Amino acid sequence: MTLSALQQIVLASGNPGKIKEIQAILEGHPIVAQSTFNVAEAEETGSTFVENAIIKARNAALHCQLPAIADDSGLVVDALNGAPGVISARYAGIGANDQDNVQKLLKELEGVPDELRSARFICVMVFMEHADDPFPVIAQGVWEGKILNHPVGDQGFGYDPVFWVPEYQCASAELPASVKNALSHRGQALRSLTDLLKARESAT
Ligand code: ITT
Repeated sequence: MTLSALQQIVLASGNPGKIKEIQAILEGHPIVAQSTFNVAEAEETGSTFVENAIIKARNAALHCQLPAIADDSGLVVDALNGAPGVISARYAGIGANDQDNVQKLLKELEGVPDELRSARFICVMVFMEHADDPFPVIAQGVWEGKILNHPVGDQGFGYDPVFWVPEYQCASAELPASVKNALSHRGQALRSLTDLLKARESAT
């Protein structure tokens, strides 16, 4: 089943930053955000990105009776033993905004020298044809970088202002959207997802 062959696919996300990036990368595909259908957000009870992505895709597919794509993503910081990980969106507490989360991250990393500030963004992207789909299509992307000492830039969302991109020697929040999408964990995962869907179609 290719994405473009489907009438409509619901995007199981309430994060405007993600939605904008996913819609730009999947330009031309019939993607509609779950807010259009008033879908209540699912509780992310999993302890891995893949579990949470499946929970979100299943929730949206069930409520909309449509195929669904979900993105579960986050930042993994080596000096913090993998935190904030699956709780990246609520690192500074329930209801925390991007700035709160960034400030908490910088505080946790206070005094950690540059060479020990390695980190990566992870994205797991799941496609489910319907809520009972026993064989979801799962793709992932990883983007390696470092955590800066101060926020820089005003593009993107989340932790972009403190994520140093070695390839461009700047923060992710300083990159134009098209460059971020070409490099990012989310761009990689989405391109891999579309390839997997094409391969699945040609195998059946
Ligand atoms: P949905 O579940 O509704 O999609 P969410 O923001 O709650 O939205 P996640 O649970 O997947 O989504 O958390 C992802 C968090 O990880 C996100 O809120 C950011 O803090 C961070 N994050 C993920 N991708 C990012 C990116 O490209 N740039 C900056 N921060 C990112």
